[in-house]
Amino acid sequence: MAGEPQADCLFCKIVAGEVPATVVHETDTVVAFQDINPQAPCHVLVIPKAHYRDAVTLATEAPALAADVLREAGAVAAGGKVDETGYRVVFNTGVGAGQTVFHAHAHVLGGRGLAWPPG
Ligand code: IU
Repeated sequence: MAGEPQADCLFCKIVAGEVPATVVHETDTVVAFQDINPQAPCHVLVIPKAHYRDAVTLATEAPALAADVLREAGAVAAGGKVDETGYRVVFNTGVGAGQTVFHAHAHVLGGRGLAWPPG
């Protein structure tokens, strides 16, 4: 069923508290935590607590929850003070784009210069 926890999903396990994560903020619907392999001084992942395989599936099946993720990304950026200089919100989607965890997540990256186009 859409949104149900998946037994083999790492981020569902983080939501359930079964896998440790450094949580920076949490609401009823989303969790923000430090990426374990940070690519910038600020590198926080924002995930919906419910399971959707990627951002577009999330936006299609649960648009209000997708908006919660984006609002939280903005709050994380403001909290990390990277909103003043600019930050990037990235949804890697599909293996070819580097998605390795198939539970929708926004990377919030900032605190250094961010080149365009990305690699
Ligand atoms: P990706 O867009 O699916 O590649 O992002 C997955 C991210 O999850 C990646 O940046 C990892 O460093 C990060 N991560 C994590 O924060 N905690 C973990 O236990 C694992 C991966 I495994």
